[in-house]
Amino acid sequence: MSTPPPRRVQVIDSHTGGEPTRVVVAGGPDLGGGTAADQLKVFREQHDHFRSAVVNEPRGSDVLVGAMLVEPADKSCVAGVLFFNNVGVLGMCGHGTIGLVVTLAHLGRIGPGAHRIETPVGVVTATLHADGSVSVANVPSHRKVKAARVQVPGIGEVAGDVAWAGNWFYLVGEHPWALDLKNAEQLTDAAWRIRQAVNSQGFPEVDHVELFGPPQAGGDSRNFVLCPGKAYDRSPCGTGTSAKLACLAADGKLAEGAPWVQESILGSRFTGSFRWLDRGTGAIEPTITGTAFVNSEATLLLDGRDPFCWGIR
Ligand code: PYC
Repeated sequence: MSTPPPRRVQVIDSHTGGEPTRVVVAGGPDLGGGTAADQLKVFREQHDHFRSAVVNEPRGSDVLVGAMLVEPADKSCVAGVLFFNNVGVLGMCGHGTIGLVVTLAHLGRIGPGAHRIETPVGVVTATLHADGSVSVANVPSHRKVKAARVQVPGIGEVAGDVAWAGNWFYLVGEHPWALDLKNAEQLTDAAWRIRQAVNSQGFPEVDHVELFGPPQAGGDSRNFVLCPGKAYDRSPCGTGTSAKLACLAADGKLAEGAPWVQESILGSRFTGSFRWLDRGTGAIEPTITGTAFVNSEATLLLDGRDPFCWGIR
């Protein structure tokens, strides 16, 4: 009896400010068409094993974000994309969109200029600049609650803003921790406890926790962003920076069009700015600019005989 050949999945890896993105360019499941939101539903409900095979160990790691290219329903878009991580799917991903654009350029599918990309939470416009940097005009973003207070076991009372920017964030400015890479374990533990308290005390939708501190690399602020699968973002987090812009706009602390340089825990930087969509509701369109580098082209082999074919989860 002959052994069936392994399934082949073509991927291109990149990193954006240190945060990796693995774009699935061929060999993904048939999701039946429709909008990116329709396709995300099928992906989540029927192909979770594929998600895990692409990003989890032994082929990936907890920090890897996957981006599956899909056919967009909106034909004005150059591509549709579904983002996912070690535990599930994401609505949007800023660093991942920058990685995707650099990957599409690497493949020769796009050149410099503005490109619309369909995500499950709306269309974003990504501009590839002549110097290789990428700006992403994100989905409409807003602050939902200012200074929501929660009791965090082992920490005490914490106050943070709840904001939407393609993912849900709890943004904490006042805390006792130094945002240094050497403290990553302590920061992860604190942010995870905060997330659990936030989820159980009125905001079940929050999936990312963002801590802020003074800049150390010439920016306006440094952050530490804990993602839903307990990995921290090595980049300043595109949606997290967008959420910060929504809070700054709501507080009148940043003028429309003015730059905000957000540093990550590594010191990598995104430059953000916003334009008002609706001052009454606090809705803004955030734009973040960063750079990404392609660092691998590979074919994943999914061999049904491998006990860890679908990833360790
Ligand atoms: O850049 O938006 C982002 C992001 C979300 C999760 C990891 N990175």
